[in-house]
Amino acid sequence: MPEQVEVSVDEHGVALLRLNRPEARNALSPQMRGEIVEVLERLDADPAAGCIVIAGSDEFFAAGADIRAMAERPVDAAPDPKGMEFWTRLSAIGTPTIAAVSGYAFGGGCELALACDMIICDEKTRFGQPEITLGIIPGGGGTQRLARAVGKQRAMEYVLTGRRWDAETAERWGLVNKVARKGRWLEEAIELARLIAERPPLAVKLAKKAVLAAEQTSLEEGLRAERRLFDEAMATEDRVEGMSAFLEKRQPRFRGR
Ligand code: CO8
Repeated sequence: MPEQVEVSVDEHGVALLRLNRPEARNALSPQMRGEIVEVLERLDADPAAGCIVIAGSDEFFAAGADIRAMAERPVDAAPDPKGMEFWTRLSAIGTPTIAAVSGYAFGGGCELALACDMIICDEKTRFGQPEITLGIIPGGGGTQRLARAVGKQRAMEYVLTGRRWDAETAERWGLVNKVARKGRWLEEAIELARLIAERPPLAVKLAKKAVLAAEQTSLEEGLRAERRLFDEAMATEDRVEGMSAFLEKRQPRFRGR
């Protein structure tokens, strides 16, 4: 049983993974990182989970990697061969993920949000990559995903200064899908997740893969990947059902086949 995260799946197919280590502001300890990916992989294999929301609490999403654990490492220690494992396993999750962020998301916490497919935050959210103030640099994709999401100049400024940016700035940059009003950050993330969970699950996973290809490939390669994934979607029973339902003017009943 996980100790530092909580998980539930509702009747609409929305899985909610809550980071729960308030005494350390949800700092991503090795144990917590292990629990997060184990739970995500379990949900990814669960047909009852159509979309996953990763959330912290009202006051904080996550304060970053666990500084206490990192501080123990001697300067002459060999690089941790498992350092990338969490992020690689996270990237391999095929079910869409939404980060529901309220309060702060710093360092590894910001990187965790950036690694999700979508981000819903609230007005009091603050993002930041403060690693530079500790004498390190982001190590969970913060330089790469941030630069791709908001542009090199902005990423450079915030990674080099460690300054924080607010929800309004994140929205203006296109870094978040929505800034929820009046404390509705989790509800809005769940509403979005429900809409996705209603869609045919195979097509959803193929669509996620196709959109991610846009970040990782040239346009030409991406278009080829999209075509391959489109053909896969055309070969599903859900496609037959979706099109028949449209023509017969009724609601589709998708089976994930
Ligand atoms: N790691 C370990 N413990 C933490 C962390 C953290 N990142 N953040 C807070 N805590 C602990 C504090 O030590 C404190 O513990 P204690 O009560 O035992 O003294 C407790 O949480 C409460 O913290 P504060 O008293 O500081 O709480 P505040 O509400 O006043 O402030 C802040 C909250 C603003 C979040 C503040 O705690 C802070 O600035 N934290 C550090 C933020 C930071 O620098 N994050 C970057 C960490 S480095 C990183 O993420 C590198 C990523 C590399 C790869 C990713 C791997 C996952």
